[in-house]
Amino acid sequence: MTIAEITTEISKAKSVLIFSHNRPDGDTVGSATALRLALIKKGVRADLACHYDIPEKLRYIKTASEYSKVVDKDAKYDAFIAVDCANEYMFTELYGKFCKHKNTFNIDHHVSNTRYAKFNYVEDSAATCEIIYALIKELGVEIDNEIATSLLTGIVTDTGAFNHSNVEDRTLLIASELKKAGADLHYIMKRNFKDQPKERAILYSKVISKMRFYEEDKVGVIVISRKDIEESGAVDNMTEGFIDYPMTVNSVEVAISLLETGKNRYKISLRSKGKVDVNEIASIYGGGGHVQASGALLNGYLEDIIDKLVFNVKQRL
Ligand SMILES: [Mn+2]
Repeated sequence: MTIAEITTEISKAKSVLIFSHNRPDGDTVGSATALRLALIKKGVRADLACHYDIPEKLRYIKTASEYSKVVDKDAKYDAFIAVDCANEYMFTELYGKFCKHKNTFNIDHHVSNTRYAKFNYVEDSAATCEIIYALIKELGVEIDNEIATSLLTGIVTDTGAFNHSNVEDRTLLIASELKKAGADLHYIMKRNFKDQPKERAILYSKVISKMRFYEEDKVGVIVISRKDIEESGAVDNMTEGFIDYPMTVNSVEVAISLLETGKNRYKISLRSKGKVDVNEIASIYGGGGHVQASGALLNGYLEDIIDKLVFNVKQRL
């Protein structure tokens, strides 16, 4: 399916509900809000749904506070659109309702995408916001500064401020267009990378001080325990970006972060410098993502999980 074809299909809807994934990040919120603002300009009724709270630091995005946590059963929509959601587990709580609709869309950039919708547009790009940019152009809607701010937020956050290997010529060209359209790049960078609450800083220092290494220092592991989160007064969504630190260690090929979400329950994040396909490892446990950045949910004892994951990495080093 081409971007023109998916845009034509979406254009048939007079009302849509746009879904963002759990633990929402800049890309899913940027994609959803930009698409919403563009469709509203076309006279479409467009609403937003996400089971989780939108992080405080993303609230500068226009309409980011207008998400509904549930799918209103009385509101009828012509289409349901999921953005930046690779699989059902990325929006578990709303997926059941999503699937019941006959006219569903899946717009995403994860290589592991399971094509769960009626219409699927999956393209390997730095951010889903790049795809939404192309889609909005195709719709013929002018990109104003609010849409530009949404889209540039997704590009900036999913590329780690243009630091990751996923940055292509096209990424920078789109970013340039968005800045020209009025997005404040400096402000977006500051909000996403240079502002943190004291609680996050305290948690970060606790977690990093206990960083461990395996396999001749080729695997760096950090554990974010409930105890450390509580003692710091932090909350789970403040841990985004922690995994970047072990990745800065020269010898590290793969970094693993384990966020304790409950008793013997962990949210795993994996990062690779390129040698190891971490999407493959995440897939073993029902997760997925990208070759160099993936995640999964695992149950079990902490040390057993670490052993398993380090073993999976070792086999691929
Ligand atoms: Mn994304």
